[in-house]
Amino acid sequence: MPPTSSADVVTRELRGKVLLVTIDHAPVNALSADVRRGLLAAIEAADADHAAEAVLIVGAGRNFIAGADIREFGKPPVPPSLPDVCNRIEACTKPVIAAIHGAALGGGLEVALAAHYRLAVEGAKLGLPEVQLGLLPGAGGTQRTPRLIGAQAALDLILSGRHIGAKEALALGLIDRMGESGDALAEGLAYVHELLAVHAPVRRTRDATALSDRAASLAAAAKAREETAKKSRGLFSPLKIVEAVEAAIEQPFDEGLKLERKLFLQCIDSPQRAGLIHAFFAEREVLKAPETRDAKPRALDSIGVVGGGTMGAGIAVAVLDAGLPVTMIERDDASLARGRAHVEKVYDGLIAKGRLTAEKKAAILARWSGSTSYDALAHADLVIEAVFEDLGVKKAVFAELDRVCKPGAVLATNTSYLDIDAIAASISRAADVIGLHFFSPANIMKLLEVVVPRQVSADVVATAFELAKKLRKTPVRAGVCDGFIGNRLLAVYRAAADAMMEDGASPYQIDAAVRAFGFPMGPFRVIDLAGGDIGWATRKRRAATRNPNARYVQIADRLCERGWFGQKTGRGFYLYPEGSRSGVPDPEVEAIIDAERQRAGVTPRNFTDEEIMRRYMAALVNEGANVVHEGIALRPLDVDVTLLYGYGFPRYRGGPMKYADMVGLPAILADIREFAKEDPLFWQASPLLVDLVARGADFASLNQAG
Ligand code: 3H9
Repeated sequence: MPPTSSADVVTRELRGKVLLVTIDHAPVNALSADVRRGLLAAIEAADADHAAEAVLIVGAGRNFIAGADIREFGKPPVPPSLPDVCNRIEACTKPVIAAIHGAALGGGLEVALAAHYRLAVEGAKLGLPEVQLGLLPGAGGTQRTPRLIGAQAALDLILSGRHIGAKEALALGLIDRMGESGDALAEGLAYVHELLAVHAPVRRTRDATALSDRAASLAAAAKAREETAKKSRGLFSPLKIVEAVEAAIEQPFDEGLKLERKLFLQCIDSPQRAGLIHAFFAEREVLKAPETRDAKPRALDSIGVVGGGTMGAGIAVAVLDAGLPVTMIERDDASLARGRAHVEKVYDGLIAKGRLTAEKKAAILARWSGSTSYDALAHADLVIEAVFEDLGVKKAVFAELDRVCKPGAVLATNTSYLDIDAIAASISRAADVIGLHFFSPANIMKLLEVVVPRQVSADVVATAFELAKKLRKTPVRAGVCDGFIGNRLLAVYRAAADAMMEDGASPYQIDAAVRAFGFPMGPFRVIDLAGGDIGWATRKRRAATRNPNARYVQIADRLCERGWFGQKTGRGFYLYPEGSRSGVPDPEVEAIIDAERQRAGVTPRNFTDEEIMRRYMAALVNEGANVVHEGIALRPLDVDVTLLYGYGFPRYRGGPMKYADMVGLPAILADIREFAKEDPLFWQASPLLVDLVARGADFASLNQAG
């Protein structure tokens, strides 16, 4: 990137009586040091220039200002600070007007709030999303917003981090006017001239009075405090936000600003900020797979889905929701009717919740068609197969697709572990075959593993990424291996959990420790939810090929033999009295575990929660290092995004590889070597981890490599 200066990124031009200040700092006009300097200089210039009677701030390109420059966080601060810039804007002796189009987020909205008047055009996105980065608005946002729109609305905006449109912003009083056209510059200039014509005064948000009903404001803050304590489990910044808004209610503006600054710096220093900002950049980096740089996606106007079971139907719903037509193939009329019913059930659920009308449902389903003949897929641009997990069955489906699909159609399998190279090699057009591994429920879960077999052509990979974009999924590129990225890691950390269970930790303690770490659920509760029979079937299928020397914990098999498959059968690792969804510990399960310990000759010992997590995370990180080492994942960040989007890894920890970097790789390696004393076969340190530690490097150093 060529060096910039403040004069390049913030230009000013006198247009009659108006000093037009334009922020032009691609890609999103983030408030880098140069932009801050440029803004400050512009306001100084306006105050000094007799010819300028007002200032209009606009953004060049697609946005007003996306916020502070996130890449600067964690580095030494460069003056002027954004709070100082905002205060200087507010102190300007001439009216300052912000004309907003596109994003005015975080610090971007704070700049607008420091201006004296605000206008936004259609398509504008306003918000204070700092909470999603582990922060709070740190340039006056927690003090000016409640003064302008009241405590309750401000708390809602800042705690949710949601983006709002111009209409809602106007209704809330966050802006003064909505521009008729989409042209922020023209609308802004017209507005400034109107204000000048009526000699509109400088009007500072710090003096706004929406907090004048002190009792109501305090009540809103108390309610937000209570709800936040319950909802924002484990998160650092939300309660700091409430504290800052309480200061806005109770203290003079300048005192409130001081507290906001103090709390903001605490958030900046927190590991959660580092984790969340890593997640922010990682989820953008995963979109840049090598093939997406060089190849153009193929057409994606009609999609076929083979199989109408839970997965096929979920995929069909995801495709329908993206506005695309779907052709579903099933083997007979009854199965097709069931597939259609699965699809309808999703929309009926939305209708029952009042989130969809019957007319909308009908309009969506008009894009669905079904057939029992593969010939109906003759014109499909992309077909996703979601049939039974069996190589023979899948190959038979692909033989049919090979026969009927038009040349250039992309042929995708939703397998979660089968050898896609073998599927591709079984037909005449291997270059068109790719893996699209959806996660259940496929219409909801955000992760899409794009599994890239050896012979696939680059434009097919690019097409898969394009599909992910249309479906609003987060794609991660993965190589072919048993389990790809996500399920391969899952198998290993589950094995670590099983071993701890047999060695003395109860499944309830393990689940509680994993939940306290920040996962929504522990591994045993997840098994109960998904159905224990699924893993059991896989274990039986793999029994013959399992390494006879590897430790095999049989506890889950004992439960399955009793028909205890989890929630759906009323008991699994937990008991679910009368269909209850939140299970309770089951003493009979504990007795079975005891018996298994005896059978295996294990003397149970105690684990602390910390020990449990050290083992769980060491297993996860080590296998993550293996998939990077083997090229299954492009970079450590691809592992992070997989776990964040498909496996409930707490976002504020950034993903397992980021977590490992924060803990320090030598500590993780030392743990693995310690655990290896008990089970050297399971705890084999990944060559990549060993190498990084030897070089004093970390996973982050590999993230640029993709
Ligand atoms: C804050 O403001 C704190 C203050 O309260 C206090 C300070 C004292 N900085 O998303 P895209 C990059 S916290 C640096 O693909 P879109 C992004 O990485 C901030 N870089 O585009 C990507 O780079 P690359 C509060 C940023 O059109 C490129 O821009 N603000 C920033 O889909 C394009 O991004 C936010 O949290 C940034 N702030 O969406 C808003 N933002 O091309 C964060 C983006 O190298 N940003 N980049 O991969 C967004 O939500 C979206 O980017 C936005 C555009 C909606 C603006």
